[in-house]
Amino acid sequence: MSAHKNLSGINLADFSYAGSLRIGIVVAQWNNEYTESLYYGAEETLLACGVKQQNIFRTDVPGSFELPLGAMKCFEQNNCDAVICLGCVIRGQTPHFDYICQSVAKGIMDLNLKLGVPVVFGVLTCDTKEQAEERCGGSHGNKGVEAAVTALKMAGLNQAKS
Ligand code: DLZ
Repeated sequence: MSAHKNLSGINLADFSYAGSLRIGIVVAQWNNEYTESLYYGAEETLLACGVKQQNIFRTDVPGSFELPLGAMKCFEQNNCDAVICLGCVIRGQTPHFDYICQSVAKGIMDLNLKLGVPVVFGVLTCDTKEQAEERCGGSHGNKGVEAAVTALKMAGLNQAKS
């Protein structure tokens, strides 16, 4: 699946500082048929906006629940300016959905404030696989693209003004 459809609305000139940024991407392997699409959408967007390939740092974690710790490790090990968390939680027949969604959302928000760098919530929370497909390059775009743009915009807040 491609990110191009989403990239057409992005003004690349807005990210003139992107060439110096170091961006982490943490990818949950649960539902990886969707999270890989999110990853490629995010990576393609960062590269198109000027982030250097060698400054994109990928960390894989088993599931979305592990995203906050994975993001903290990725930040510490790579001195990142922003970290993007990508996951896909699909509602099942157990209460797992609510526990995981609430935990990961709170964990990521806490990490933003603790680290003082943007940690982006790129986690799909879907009732069905069809909803996930629609958001991984389907009719609702690729949410990995949006997560990457958010990371770049928020990282810009930490750039020194000239
Ligand atoms: C256990 C579990 C379940 C039921 N569903 C999902 C899911 O839809 N998406 C996801 O990313 N992870 C899921 N997991 C795994 C948890 O996130 C976590 O990896 C395990 O509970 C181990 O801590």
